Amino acid sequence: MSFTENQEALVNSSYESFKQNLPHYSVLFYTFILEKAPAAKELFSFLKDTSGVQYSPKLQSHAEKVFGLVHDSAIQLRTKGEVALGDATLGAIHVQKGVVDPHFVVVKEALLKTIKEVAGDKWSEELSTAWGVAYDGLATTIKKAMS
Ligand code: HEM
Ligand code: ISQ
Repeated sequence: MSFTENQEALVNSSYESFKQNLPHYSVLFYTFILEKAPAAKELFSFLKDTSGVQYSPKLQSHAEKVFGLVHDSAIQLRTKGEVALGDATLGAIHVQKGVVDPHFVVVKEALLKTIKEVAGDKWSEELSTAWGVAYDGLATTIKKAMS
């Protein structure tokens, strides 16, 4: 199934809402990740030495990049039907940090839960699927670059 214009529009509008409260949503995103995979805390240089998830500009900018790349993946899927990595170093970074396949599932679930909070009463199964498909396309490309 190809990525539709409507799916792209769903991702676009919730991405705009996400950016409107980055400090809050980035903390929420990490919190969802650490709930599922507490040990992942040690992987992130800016979380290692803090207790719990505390807001910091670094934490925000990393979360912003992830959501930005998934948003960009949605656009690529709609226009080209595939996802190319803009940053060729992404594979190597994740290998070097010790990221493994199951982590990608954890991050996906955390992303979808965050989007649920972002969308509020505008949330729908369709919206969630659109983000999920865009994430999977990007994750597949990153995992290829890791191997
Ligand atoms: C680093 C994106 C999946 C853990 C990075 C960076 C980007 C990125 C752009 C470069 C550093 C930055 O500027 O933020 C993504 C995307 C993913 C993904 C788009 C999925 C589609 C994962 C997963 C994990 C992970 C599954 C494991 C929990 C890390 C860590 C770093 C990193 C530990 C280094 C952060 C640091 O500097 O301490 N990622 N990532 N990433 N990523 Fe990911
Ligand atoms: C994965 N890679 C880079 C940054 C991230 C921030 C939050 C959650 C997952 C991430």
